[in-house]
Amino acid sequence: MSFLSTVRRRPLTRTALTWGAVCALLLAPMTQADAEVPGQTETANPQQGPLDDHHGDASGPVPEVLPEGTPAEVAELVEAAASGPDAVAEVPTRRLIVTLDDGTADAEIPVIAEELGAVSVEDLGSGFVAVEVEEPLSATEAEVALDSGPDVAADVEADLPILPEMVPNDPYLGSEWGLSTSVGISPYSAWDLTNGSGVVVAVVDTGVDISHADLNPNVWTNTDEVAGNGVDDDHNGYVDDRHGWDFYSNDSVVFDSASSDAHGTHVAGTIAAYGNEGHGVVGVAYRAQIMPLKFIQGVGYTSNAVRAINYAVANGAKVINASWGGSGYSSSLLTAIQNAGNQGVLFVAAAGNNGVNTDASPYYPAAYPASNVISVAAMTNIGTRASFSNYGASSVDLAAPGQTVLSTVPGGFAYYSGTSMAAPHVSGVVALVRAFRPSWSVSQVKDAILAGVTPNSAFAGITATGGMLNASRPLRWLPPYWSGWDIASGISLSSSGDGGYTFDGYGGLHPWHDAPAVTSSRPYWQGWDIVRGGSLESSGSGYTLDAWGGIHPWGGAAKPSNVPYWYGWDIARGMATDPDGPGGWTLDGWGGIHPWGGATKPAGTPYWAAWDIARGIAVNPDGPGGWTLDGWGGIHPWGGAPAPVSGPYWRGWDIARGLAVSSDGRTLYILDGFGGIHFASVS
Ligand SMILES: [Ca+2]
Ligand SMILES: [Ca+2]
Ligand SMILES: [Ca+2]
Ligand SMILES: [Ca+2]
Repeated sequence: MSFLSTVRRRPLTRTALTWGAVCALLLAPMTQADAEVPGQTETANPQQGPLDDHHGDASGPVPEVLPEGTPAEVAELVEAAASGPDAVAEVPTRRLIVTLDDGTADAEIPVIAEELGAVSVEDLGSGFVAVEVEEPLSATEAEVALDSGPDVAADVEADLPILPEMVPNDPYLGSEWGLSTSVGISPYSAWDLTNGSGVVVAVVDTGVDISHADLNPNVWTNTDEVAGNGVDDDHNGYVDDRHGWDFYSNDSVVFDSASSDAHGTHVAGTIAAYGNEGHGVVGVAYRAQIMPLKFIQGVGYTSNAVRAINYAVANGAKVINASWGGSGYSSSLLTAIQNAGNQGVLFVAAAGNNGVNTDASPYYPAAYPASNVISVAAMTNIGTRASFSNYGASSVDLAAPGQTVLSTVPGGFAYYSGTSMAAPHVSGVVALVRAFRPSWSVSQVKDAILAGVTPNSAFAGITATGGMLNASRPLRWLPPYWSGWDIASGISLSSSGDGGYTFDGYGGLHPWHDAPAVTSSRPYWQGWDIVRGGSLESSGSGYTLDAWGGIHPWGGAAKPSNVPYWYGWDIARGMATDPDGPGGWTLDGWGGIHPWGGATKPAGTPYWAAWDIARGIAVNPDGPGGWTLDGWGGIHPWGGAPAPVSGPYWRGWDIARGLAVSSDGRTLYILDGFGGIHFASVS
């Protein structure tokens, strides 16, 4: 394997080594672009201030400053505030401020509490009252509720959270272009919500200088292990592994020398250099913990990489950063990575520095087909692919900053380049997501990262996502389903377990409690115009919904990927035109879609030909029999027709109770009449 980075002014000579025997770090060779950046040497002051690592010590952890209310509530209100008061007025919140009517007396204030179902009311004086309600309520909804009773209130506004401007004060932040909003990963709104606290990231690499002032406070500590007593106190198989382990030398000293352990020190700083303490640099997840797992000293062996990965999983890491690789396939390494995934651990790997397409020439571990691997290409500070970076439409997931990246090295700071430097940006964002969404699965975290990329044409077609890492959007991503539907109240709980949504019957979803705002991975409408039946997308373009589940983009809005889609819908004639080819479809109002004029059979949607609308039945276009539709989305096969595989299917439909049992008899479904399907196991 080779390390995936370049040391400025000290090009790493890659020794020819055989895979299976050795690993190499992914430090890219020095490039022309590097040389043009002034004032940067491996240990030189990048911009300002002395580089003495023991100067300007950490001042201790800075408490997270967040107002009351859940992080997601706060996030949503802050986001809405950017769009103006009208948007804020629509956000459900548990904290409201009521402006009293001029004539309202103090004695009448309890009326407000009663009308809003408030759990607390506090007089702010000057005619204002702060109200806390149990069930989130938008200011608009609260006004409606108050209008129905005695005239005591004049106005209601959300109790807007005020956030500290969460820009860490580390003096070299201005030199960390990868963290900028203009060309970098834009972590600032993520930092309003979390800093990665509580998440452990394993740096499987060279050693790490754990005494570096900008890393030391964030170095993982095995609290069950007593250092230096020669005893394996926690019985995990490693003696005195208080701060990780050196699998290369089989000892507990994870930092052996500045020359051998610079790479891992740099990688660690990008992930989690201690931030907002007025010193040095800031890491992406600047309160996450670094677990140093050394297995490379010049070279590294695959067997030791496997042991390090196993250690990371067994000792609580939630993310593993792998800024190394090679072209040799190892089933033992792949198995270790897959096992990590099964234990809930993401594996972030550098795509490699050979400048080749790794779909054709695989580079491992980045190209391993394990579902927990995120493979990372390197991007320059002008948004292009770094010339050394590998790429691949299927083997590389996304790009991240990987050229002239400023981070920690033994004794100071330095600019390095390489996919080695890109991967830790992703590991840092994984740590932020893990901290903010602790209940998410590996695949949800990965989906959130990949769905949240910033599109970048330089990576279109040469990476799976065609985009670059964004640190903030993944935190607001929403897993694509809901459970726990309460049919009486018209609400549903989010699958992540925090909060839920109210459906408006037109496909609009309105989050409340801790449920995240619906963004990139689900259809999302803002400013729904219930009269015109249209809605604006957050980008300004929009969609018309047709009450049959069809979504019709206009104004340049993108074709939704996860929902049935029709274009050119003629609502009067009940027809739609195929956007990608000839013909179109007629919708029958029961979920049936009937192609005409050469349009293809819709994939992933219920489909019937020869629909007999009067009799409520459909004939199977591909074989015997047909189906009866019950008008609630239930499909009942007859005459040998198969159970529909791609559409919703229920057996034993109880039309009166609105319940259905799945075709395998194991799941109970409740349909809410708004397109929501809510399931529970049948024992
Ligand atoms: Ca131990
Ligand atoms: Ca011990
Ligand atoms: Ca050692
Ligand atoms: Ca710092």
